[in-house]
Amino acid sequence: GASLEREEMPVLPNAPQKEESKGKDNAVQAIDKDVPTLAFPSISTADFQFNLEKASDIIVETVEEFLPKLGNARLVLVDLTYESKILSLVRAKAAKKSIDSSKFFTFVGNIIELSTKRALHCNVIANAANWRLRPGGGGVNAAIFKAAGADLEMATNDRAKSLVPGSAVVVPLPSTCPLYNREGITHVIHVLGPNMNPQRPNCLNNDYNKGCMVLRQAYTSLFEGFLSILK
Ligand code: AR6
Repeated sequence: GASLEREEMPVLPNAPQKEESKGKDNAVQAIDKDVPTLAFPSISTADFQFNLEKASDIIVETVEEFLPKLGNARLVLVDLTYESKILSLVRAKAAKKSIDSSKFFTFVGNIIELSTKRALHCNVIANAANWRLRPGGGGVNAAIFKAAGADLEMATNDRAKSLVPGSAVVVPLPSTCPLYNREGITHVIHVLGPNMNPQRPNCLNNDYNKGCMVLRQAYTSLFEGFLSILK
């Protein structure tokens, strides 16, 4: 499907990387490996076809709500290319609200190799999952399950068999997991967002009253899951 094509496109090496936008996204880099950091993709805005304007409002609002609870920890919204519309929308809206850019920023890179390829150390990553918590299907879900191997499938199965839209599950990775020993990722948090794609289960048929509520719940569950790891 469309998401598979996206996975196969050599977006990173060939994308024109304008110096200005490059600076805006990746200016902040991890200096201190001890700063707890959650890297998360934009939930529901690709395969699940959720509206980008609405999603960007919800991301910025839930981030603003959680930042005071996070201590020295950071939240980082990640996408694959410098042309990412969701990253520029969120960056602009976060700046407008004067959100502390050392605590929350956008970043371009593949979420499974931020530490080794982009020098951004993240101990926790979020996954835009499907309700069965199954590997594959394209997008960030396919990438994370592929990189983490059977370890993630087993650890996920120990914690949950399925997710309802708006919920999240925290999965600790065993130290044998490649994402753990290569990237230093100790936990994956699976999140299920609202779906507006008629080809996927639980489609909300453009009901954005419900959709916005569910997306807000999804980010709230994600950030609460991250908080529970910090404690
Ligand atoms: N690193 C960083 N960001 C990524 C990566 C990556 N490797 N891959 C995709 N993104 P999507 P959804 C960005 O479609 O809309 C799956 O098939 C992408 O550009 O992964 O919630 C599941 O099994 C976009 O900004 O998630 C579900 O069935 C964001 O991640 C369904 O897709 C989310 O895109 C979930 O759809």
